[in-house]
Amino acid sequence: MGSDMSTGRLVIVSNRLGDPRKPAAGGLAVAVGDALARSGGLWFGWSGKVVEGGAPGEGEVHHQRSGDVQLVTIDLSKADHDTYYAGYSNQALWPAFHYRLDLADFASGFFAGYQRVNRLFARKLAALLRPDDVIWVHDYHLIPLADELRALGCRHRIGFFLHIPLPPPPILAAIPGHEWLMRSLFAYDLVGLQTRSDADHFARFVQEEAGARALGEGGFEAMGRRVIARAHPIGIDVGEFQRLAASNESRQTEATIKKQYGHRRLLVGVDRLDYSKGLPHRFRAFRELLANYPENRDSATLIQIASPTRESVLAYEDLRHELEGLAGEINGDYGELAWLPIRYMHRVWARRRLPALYRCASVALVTPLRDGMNLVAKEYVAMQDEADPGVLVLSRFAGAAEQMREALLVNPYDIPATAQAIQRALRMPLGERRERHAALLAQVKEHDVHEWSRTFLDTLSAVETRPRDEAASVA
Ligand code: ADQ
Repeated sequence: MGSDMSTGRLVIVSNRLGDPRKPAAGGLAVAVGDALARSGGLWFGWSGKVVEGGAPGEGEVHHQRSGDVQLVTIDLSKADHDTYYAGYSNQALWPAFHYRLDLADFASGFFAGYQRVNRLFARKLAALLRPDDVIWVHDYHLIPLADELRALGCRHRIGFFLHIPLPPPPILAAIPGHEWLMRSLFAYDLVGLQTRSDADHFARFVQEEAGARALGEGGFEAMGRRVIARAHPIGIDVGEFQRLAASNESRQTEATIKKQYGHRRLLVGVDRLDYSKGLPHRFRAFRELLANYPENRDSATLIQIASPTRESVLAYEDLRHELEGLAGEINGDYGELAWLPIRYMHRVWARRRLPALYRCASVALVTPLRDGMNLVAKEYVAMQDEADPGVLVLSRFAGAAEQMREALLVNPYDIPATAQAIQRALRMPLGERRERHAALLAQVKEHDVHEWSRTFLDTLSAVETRPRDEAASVA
């Protein structure tokens, strides 16, 4: 069935907003901006402003326009920011959903703040809704939002997309409040997950823990509610990257990098500085490469860009120090006057300069310990010269590995094997590189971000909704 989007305004809700008309810094902002730029609509979320001494559960609302898109943002009190955002979202759900229960902090105040802010978002958003709006909620910060909206009488179609992995039932069951979280997913009409394996975890969990009945084709029924949960893998905007690559600035950056490193073999890593991205393991695998395959010394150079993120959280501070230490050690042990093995930059790399970096690198190291999808893997493939492409070394634990089978798949915990795969990538004959790249590129182009948002919204529009019983709310 086709989309009936022409009849309904699109309302996007996410923790942070981007400007749909400007090139954005990353994943969600690009993906969501694209859907909104096509249809117009409303984008709702946190303003990014924290009000010292503000009342918890309250916040000033701001209205702006960007072309056809209405941007509505709300400030958060310090208490709400610390419990909802820094707390439950980023110190409980983020680590637990990335299989890192060892790093999770389940302080009780976090959970209350998370509920309070979701209720606040629901209240402010409900006042802006029109009857035929279609609502699309994004990510782990806002899992209970639909349930809060339903409690206010909202009968709209509401979809949810989880950008991060959904772990298997035994890990989910370790999260205090997991029953409530999973039950609140039943307030959505459609739940999109990155991979089939995430969708499988959802299916097992709701059947084992919530007694849900499987209805086929991703449909489940529990507590008198129905939800469809399916894999909807996210993609990139290939055209956007091609345009960036064609710009003068990009060509100049490419020429500068080639001039400086022309006689070396470049490897590239581009990540947020997050423990899920496996950066220390990657550095150790690179050290192993230099140790075990000495022909790479005075040649192989790893450029690692790691943008600062969530710096108020201790685990991120520890990671930063660990990486600085490792980079220093490796450069100290192997560096020469004219060659530094690792160029480690702790900053954001301007998006418009990313294509140049990708194009100069013979190998991309995308080796997260766990990742919902990982768009860098797709961006690297899209930016290669088809006649002489580089090689993608990809963690089997990135969601992208489910689609990108022609990459060199590695287990990032196995450092010697990862070093061996990097060596293989550096030595791969042109014929094999072209064959693997052609298959990967076809995948990346076919399943791009436009297809992702279109298929999600088409499915959401086609879901059979049943009359809603407000009393069935689990809020
Ligand atoms: P992220 O964890 O942020 O996103 P990822 O998909 O790798 O991870 O990156 C998102 C974007 O940020 C990419 O476009 C990338 O180019 C850009 N980026 C990353 N580091 C950068 C840097 N240092 N400088 C400049 N740009 C940088 C979450 C999930 C992922 C999922 C996305 C989208 O964690 O698994 O793929 O959402 O759903």
